[in-house]
Amino acid sequence: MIKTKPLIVKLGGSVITDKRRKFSVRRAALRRLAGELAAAKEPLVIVHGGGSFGHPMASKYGIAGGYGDKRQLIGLSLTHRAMEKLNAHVVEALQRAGLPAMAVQPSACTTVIDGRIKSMELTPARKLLELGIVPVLYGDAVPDLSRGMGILSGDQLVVHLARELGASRIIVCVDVDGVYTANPKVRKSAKLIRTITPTSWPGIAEPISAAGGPDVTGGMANKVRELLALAEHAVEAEIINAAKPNILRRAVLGERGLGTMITMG
Ligand code: IP8
Repeated sequence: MIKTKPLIVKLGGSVITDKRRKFSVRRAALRRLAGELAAAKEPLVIVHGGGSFGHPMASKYGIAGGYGDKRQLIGLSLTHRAMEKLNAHVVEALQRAGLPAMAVQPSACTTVIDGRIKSMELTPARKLLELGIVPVLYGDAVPDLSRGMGILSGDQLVVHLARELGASRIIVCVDVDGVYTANPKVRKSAKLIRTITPTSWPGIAEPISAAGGPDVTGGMANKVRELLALAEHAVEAEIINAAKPNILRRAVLGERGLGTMITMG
């Protein structure tokens, strides 16, 4: 049994990579974020997104749409490898900050059906967590039982892990201050939404989007959708701007209201 409930932190691809340039890690940001995470007093589970590693590759080979022709096999393999490379950067940064981080490969323990998790063997991750290890998972190219292959987003993973591991809370790191009424990088008039609940969501779902570059798993709207499902199980989440120094540190130390809270209301 895990004695203290873990805190699950998603490092968005836009924070740890430069989405405009393929395979480019934001090294300084990653180093800083690892240091901020090291301030946590609770057990941590880290999940990271694909950014400029997984998304361009997945999109080039049409992985999210499922198996259509043989050329996608090398695409599946390359997408996974791209994610492994990014994961190695993340794990190394966490280790340098003093965290005992270990990669847990989602495609080796997860099956999905039509892109949704069907099964996930979490015994090893749970045991590592109990031991004091920080498991590090990531959005991945996975076997899909109906389509042959697919993409499992880090956002879906975070919600599944929160349920299965009994998380205390979820913190999702992006490169804007939270969820806006429109894309704040494009529209100056975009307003930050402080709280989203299952009741308020239908009115704001349509216009929101904060992603730049190819994102095969749906960007900000998808994040909120996934997190709302969890709010219904009484696990609160917050989407914060981790591109700004010390916001993540304050969030892992328990501060609320730094970005957009996703709650039951
Ligand atoms: O960036 C997608 O994960 P996300 C991972 O969390 C791949 O949506 C392989 C594109």
